[in-house]
Order: sequence, then structure tokens, then C-alpha cells
Amino acid sequence: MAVERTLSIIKPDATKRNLTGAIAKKFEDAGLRIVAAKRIQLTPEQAGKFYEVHKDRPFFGELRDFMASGPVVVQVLEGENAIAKNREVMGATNPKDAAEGTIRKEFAQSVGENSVHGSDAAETAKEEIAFFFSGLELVG
Ligand code: DAT
Ligand code: MG
Repeated sequence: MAVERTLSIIKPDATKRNLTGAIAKKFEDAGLRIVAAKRIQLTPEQAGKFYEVHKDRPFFGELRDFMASGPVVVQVLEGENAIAKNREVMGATNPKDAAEGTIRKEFAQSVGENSVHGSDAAETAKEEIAFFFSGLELVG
């Protein structure tokens, strides 16, 4: 296993409910280190660009507008096997399918408003980190 970095987003449903700290604690308790973090407000255009891979899915408009509906906290998480570990801590996309103790099981409101995003592979992690952060902002 190698030390990896992955991109996490705490979504507007979670920032609105004041869950930023509770979610960050889940990452840290799992052994992930937060090596960059910022709270930002995305425009619908920026949110659509980030989720461009889903542009032909029926839920794309809803997803884009939701991601721009309030502040998000974007973070870079670092650790052994960080990409898979983060996905494990997040739980399944639909909270109804998420395992006990996962972020989505505890906090997500629906399949759309599901509290967190996490990169799904090494290549997307690299692209998604670069979407939000410059090298200078990553402090291991
Ligand atoms: P994940 O966020 O677990 O990687 P994904 O990449 O398949 O899931 O989808 C990206 C986001 O799109 C997901 O977090 C919430 C939204 N989404 C996915 N499937 C959906 C659906 N059936 N209805 C509404 N929103 C959906
Ligand atoms: Mg995904």
C-alpha cells in the first residue's frame, strides 16, 4: 500500500447543518490526515464543471444546483490507501445502502443530498485536487 491523497467535499446539506467538524473527525479517526482545507461557495458553472462526468445523467441539473446551493468544505485527505479508505468512511452513495458508522449512514438526507464527495480512483483524485488546490496549499 502507498500513501495517497484524495479530494473530499463536505456538501451544502452538511455545512448547513453544522456538521463540518463531525465529518472531519470521521476522517481523522480513520487515520486520514487533512493536508489542505477551505470553505468556499461554488457557482452553478463551477459545480457543473466539477461534475462534468455526470453531464448526461438525468440528475445532473439537480446535482449542479445542489452543489451551488450553499458553502462546501473542500479538503485533501492523505494516508495509506486514502482513496479507498475515504470511500469506506463515506459509505454507499445512497444512504439507504450505507453501512453502519459511515458518514452517509449517519448524516446523509437522500441519494442527492448525501453530505460528502470523495474521489473514486488515483487519476480522478489527482485531477480533482488540482481543480481546487495549488501545490502551495498542500501542507503535508
Ligand atoms: P459518489 O458520490 O458515491 O461517487 P456518483 O459518482 O455515482 O456517486 O454520483 C455523484 C453524485 O451524484 C452523488 O454523490 C449524488 C448524485 N447522484 C447519484 N446518483 C443519483 C440519483 N440516482 N439521484 C440523484 N442524485 C444522484
Ligand atoms: Mg463519484
